[in-house]
Amino acid sequence: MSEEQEPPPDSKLTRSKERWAREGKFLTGKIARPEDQRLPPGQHLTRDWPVLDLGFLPNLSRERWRLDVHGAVENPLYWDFAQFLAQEQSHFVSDIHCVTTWSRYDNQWDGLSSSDLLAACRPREEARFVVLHSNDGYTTNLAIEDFAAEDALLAHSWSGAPLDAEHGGPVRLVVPHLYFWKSAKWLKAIEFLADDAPGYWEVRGYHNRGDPWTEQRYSEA
Ligand SMILES: Nc1nc2c(c(=O)[nH]1)N[C@H]1C(S)=C(S)[C@@H](COP(=O)(O)O)O[C@H]1N2
Ligand SMILES: [Mo]
Repeated sequence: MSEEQEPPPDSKLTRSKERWAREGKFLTGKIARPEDQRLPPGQHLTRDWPVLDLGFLPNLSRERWRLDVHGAVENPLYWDFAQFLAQEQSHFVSDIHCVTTWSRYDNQWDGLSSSDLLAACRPREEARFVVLHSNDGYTTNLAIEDFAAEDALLAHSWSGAPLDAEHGGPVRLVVPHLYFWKSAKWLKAIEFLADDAPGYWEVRGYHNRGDPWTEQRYSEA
């Protein structure tokens, strides 16, 4: 088990994002249909890749990185980077949709798919939720079905090169069908639970699920 870590003190951006949740900022009230459209409602396309986090960059090398998979699983895992890299590799291309309204198309990821991770740790019958724990003290929660999405993965590379530290390297989660705050950077532990446990943004006014197509930005607005 990894020890719990406090998130860093609120930055200006964190305080703004809490205010946006209270105000319902960026909500358009439109519901787009995925078949018709690639850009979800209220989003705009960006070519660069913004960096968004709590303002604390963990100092993590591939050598020091560990992944702890625990909780309601038959086979708890504790991998170093070499063990992680020795698992089945997947290459996925997906779009990013951040709740602060930027989207970025065609991101190329390499890593371990969530479904291969699930096959390795074998969640027990009662496991229905997943909490991701990160090395900056960040957490986020997912229903196990969302974590298991066919294009979700634990990514170590982007565009064929090791993921930059600022974007969550050595390893981050990528869950393309939900807003990007669900995609935990600097992944440290994956905890399987019978009961849901809302994470950092989910207790600060952000939606528990975060579907961009139905604008699940905030918990109430
Ligand atoms: N560990 C960690 N993961 C995180 C965050 C964070 O603060 N800490 N921020 C989330 C948010 S709000 C977004 S939009 C994306 C941003 O990822 P990027 O900086 O690679 O664009 O990371 C998500 N994952
Ligand atoms: Mo975000």
